[in-house]
Amino acid sequence: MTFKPRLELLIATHNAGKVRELQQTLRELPLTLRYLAEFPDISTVEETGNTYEANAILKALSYAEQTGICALGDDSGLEVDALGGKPGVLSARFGGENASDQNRTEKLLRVLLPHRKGEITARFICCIAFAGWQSSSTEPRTTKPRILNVSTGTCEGAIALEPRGTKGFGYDPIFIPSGYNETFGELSEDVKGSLSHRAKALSATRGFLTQFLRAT
Ligand code: ITT
Repeated sequence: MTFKPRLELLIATHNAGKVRELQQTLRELPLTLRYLAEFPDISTVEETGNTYEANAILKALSYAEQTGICALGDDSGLEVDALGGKPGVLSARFGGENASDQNRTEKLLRVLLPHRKGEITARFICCIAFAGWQSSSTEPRTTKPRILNVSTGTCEGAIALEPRGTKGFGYDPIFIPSGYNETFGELSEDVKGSLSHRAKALSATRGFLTQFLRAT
């Protein structure tokens, strides 16, 4: 009987909140998950793209190439209608390079002060790209990785007037998904994991990975 090694898959993000959500969804697949923290000398990818897809692809390709491991890159952001879709692809840099999640949400609420009369509609977007090789994980990586799948998910909602709840990460304490009164900071991981932008992108990614694992 031939032994088929488990595919190694790099969770190519430095964001601990994303790591948790990706881990949670992928845990039932026969994969060996690897993390950027295992590669302290790895170069951080510059997000020079103008779209979530371009940046997810940049991250997946660069981290797969640097490590020789198939990689999932995630680029995501929050689009507020009253701000013409900002902060959008610049969501991580909103408030400056060294801003914390709390600094970013506080800045967003400050910028939104003149718009507090009606509902402040918004959406989270998440794009996940898979970069890899069409062969078993044990073969030497002599060629450059290629993008084999890209999946996008959207979650509509509105911005809360003040942060509520301590669950999740990033902008979660000020985002109320459509159909709920609570923020993602208050809702359980299971609820966020069933309807979020990342849950939708991951559901498609899981489908792709299931096929990929069968074929390789
Ligand atoms: P990596 O590039 O290493 O993946 P990052 O945090 O820089 O990590 P992005 O460039 O995709 O990731 O920036 C996304 C921003 O949007 C960042 O500030 C996140 O905290 C925020 N964000 C993304 N998904 C979110 C979610 O599900 N809930 C709350 N905030 C989220």
